[in-house]
Amino acid sequence: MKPFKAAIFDLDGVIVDTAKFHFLAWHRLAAELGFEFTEKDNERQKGVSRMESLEVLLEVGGLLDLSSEKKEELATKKNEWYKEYLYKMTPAEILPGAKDFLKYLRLRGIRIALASASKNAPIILEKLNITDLFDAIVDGNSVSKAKPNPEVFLKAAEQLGIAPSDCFVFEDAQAGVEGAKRAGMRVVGIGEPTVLNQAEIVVRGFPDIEPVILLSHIN
Ligand code: B16
Ligand code: MG
Repeated sequence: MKPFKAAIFDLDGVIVDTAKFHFLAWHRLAAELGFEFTEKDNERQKGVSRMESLEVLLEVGGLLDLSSEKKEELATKKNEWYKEYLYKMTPAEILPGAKDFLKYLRLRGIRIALASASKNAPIILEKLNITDLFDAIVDGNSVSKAKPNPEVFLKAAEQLGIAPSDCFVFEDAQAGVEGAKRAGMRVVGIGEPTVLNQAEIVVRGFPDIEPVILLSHIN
């Protein structure tokens, strides 16, 4: 396989498990609206934007004809609850092996970017104390088209000044893997091989990434 020059990381589910906080906040919103929202329903929210996540929730609750003002109000309310969890986060919540792997790549001259759908990405990186490990940050504040659209990955590569074909993406969501492939990048899937079957390599987490395998893809 061709060597790579840049590594582009998703945030939620790859560097930190914020999905559990998203779920708690969405679950609370559903309860307030009078219906049950399960972890299975929550799977469909992973990797997609806040407003698309709200659409998933409203579909489950059969509430499809709300005004856009009401939808904004509900998404904002959920986000306020979600941020209460984020403010309590500490660097201990970085997923096992993620920080060491970022440092490992940096030491070898690999450029590093974040490509996340989250508008809260800057707060999360700050709470984890890892902002400085990224050469570029592209998040929900700077893209208009959500994954599986390739926009977030292409912007990340552009900001790094590296061609898409020289990038490796680390993703946990099917929509993210699809977006990265559409961007012309190679993908390491983090999670279930059956779900992430479009990825070149799938591992359970960073401790399972054999540096030698990846190193053979680096210049
Ligand atoms: P926010 P990622 C995504 O993060 C989450 O996986 C997804 O569940 C969430 O709806 C989205 O961020 C937007 O998050 O409400 O904070 O803007 O996986 O792309 O890092
Ligand atoms: Mg993710």
